[in-house]
Amino acid sequence: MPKAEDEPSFITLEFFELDQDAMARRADEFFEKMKKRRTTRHFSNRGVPRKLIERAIQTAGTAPSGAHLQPWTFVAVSNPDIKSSIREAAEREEMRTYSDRMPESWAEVLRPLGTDHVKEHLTEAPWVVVLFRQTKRMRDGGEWGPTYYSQESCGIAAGLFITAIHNMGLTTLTHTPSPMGFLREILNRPDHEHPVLVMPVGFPAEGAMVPDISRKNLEEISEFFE
Ligand code: IYR
Repeated sequence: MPKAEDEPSFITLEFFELDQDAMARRADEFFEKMKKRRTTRHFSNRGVPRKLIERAIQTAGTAPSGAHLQPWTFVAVSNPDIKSSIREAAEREEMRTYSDRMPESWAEVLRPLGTDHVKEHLTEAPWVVVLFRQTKRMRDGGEWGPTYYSQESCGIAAGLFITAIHNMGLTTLTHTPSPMGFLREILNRPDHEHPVLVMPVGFPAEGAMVPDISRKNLEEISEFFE
């Protein structure tokens, strides 16, 4: 009898066990690599091949997602006119945010990071990747259905994207203009897709700077029950 479309179908997991030493070595090496990831706002305008952006998006697309609905769309922009439109709209919103929408409690924690409404990276970086979260999905039959845990799913996918970009020797920045509805209009996305993050991608500018800040240590971010 042919199998119904929605019946579970399983295949054997591909899993290669490593010896203990290799596990420890890989864990250390990957941590050392990720420790070097920093968020800089200073991008070079040097070009980056589209293939690398495609690989980072494919890597992000390996993220687990609610009911495996993969509720994300990555829109990659290298077109200078579109990047300029994004920058103009983002700076318009950010100008209002920094001058009158931001409470002091927020401004206080941003000050050490040196951010302001000027978003040069949106036109300097060769690519600007915008992550959209899909709040609905189209069923095979043509009607709409909900997605599940789309915020968590997109957060995980963004983490993998950032990791992939760092691993390939490029840099990215997680920018969240607020409100960010203008992205849906400029990039012509449907109403059920909500912008989550704007990520310029490229090489750091010569002499790029980063804030002199440190990360919390293991004891501060974890608790173990054994
Ligand atoms: N969206 C603004 C403000 C901003 C907010 C947070 I939270 C940051 O970590 C950094 C910036 C901006 O992008 O400048």
